[in-house]
Amino acid sequence: MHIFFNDRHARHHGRHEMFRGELVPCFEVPARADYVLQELQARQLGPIESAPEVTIDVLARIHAPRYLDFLSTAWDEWVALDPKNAERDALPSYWPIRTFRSDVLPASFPARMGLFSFDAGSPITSGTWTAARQGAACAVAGARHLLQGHRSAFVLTRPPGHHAGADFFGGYCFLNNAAIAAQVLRDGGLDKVAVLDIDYHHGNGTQAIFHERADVFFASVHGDPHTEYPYYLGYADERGAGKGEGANLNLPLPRGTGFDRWHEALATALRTIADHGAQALVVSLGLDTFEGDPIAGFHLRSPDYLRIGEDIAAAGLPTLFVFEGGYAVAEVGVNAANVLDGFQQLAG
Ligand code: SP5
Ligand code: ZN
Repeated sequence: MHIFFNDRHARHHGRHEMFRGELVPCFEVPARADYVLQELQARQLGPIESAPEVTIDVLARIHAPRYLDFLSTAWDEWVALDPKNAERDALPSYWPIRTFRSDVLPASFPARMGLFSFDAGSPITSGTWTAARQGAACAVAGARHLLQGHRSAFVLTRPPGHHAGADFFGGYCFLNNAAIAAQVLRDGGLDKVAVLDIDYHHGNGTQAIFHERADVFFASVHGDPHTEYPYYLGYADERGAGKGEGANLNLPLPRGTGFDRWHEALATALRTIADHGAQALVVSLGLDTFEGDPIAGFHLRSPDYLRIGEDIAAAGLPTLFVFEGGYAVAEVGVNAANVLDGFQQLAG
């Protein structure tokens, strides 16, 4: 399986995120991708490639131009506020929730930080834009690889993407790599594409991007948002709207769920994707379903990930895996590689 590796991922290097009134060390760290790369190399799971840079118009198929403008200049504007900010992560402090306006673009940079975000846990650093843009480039390259007729590819990148919406960041995500890849598959001539999101956290950004579209089916297995991040989306009654009615499937599971029950939900998601007639599959591959994950609550064990890879392969679709969450840093490499290994063993 070809691996498209974001060789600029470490330019994004958040120090702190806001958690219950305190700045705590970031869970989403560069070492995550390094552990995965190391394990893929050790197990010789496929050739590792970099991707050509991506142009803004490809990103703008998913993201709003004013959001891309904001992201591309955010770090410089942050430092312009105060030269000492060069030593600090940029985090938002104000948000335009209900009754505020979001059509006006404030001149104030802190005001725009809030306009384009939904949490205080996703720091922007000096190289966030560079890292995120190159990650999206890897997603584009992976999707084009499938369009050339290959069975599968893996996009190894961070920061992750599935919480990012058309015009907002959050949940450690800035550009929605899975959505960008799905759009490349559509623009490359496939009529129906599915996104399967198996990160612990609901992929609110991906769902929102495709909510009113019938051409991209979104299915997600995740922690019940009644108690789990991102809290405000991911409920079972969200089934798509307008033309997209019926093209969204949420399978929330309670904190504490183990592999047997999780695996039944995966089977349901895969069956629904097949019924929908998808011609290719993008998998938002979060490994934070692992029992040892420090910020999540399912109890999957490392061998379970081999089985997941096999089940996804059995769906028989051209498949692009996109790396998302997974914060048990020492184990994330083995768990990610197990999914790809299981897939390869069945897909050949
Ligand atoms: C891509 C992805 O997995 N994003 C997840 C973002 C979760 N952000 C909220 C994390 C809350 C941290 N909780 C710390 C608990 C420490 N015991
Ligand atoms: Zn997650």
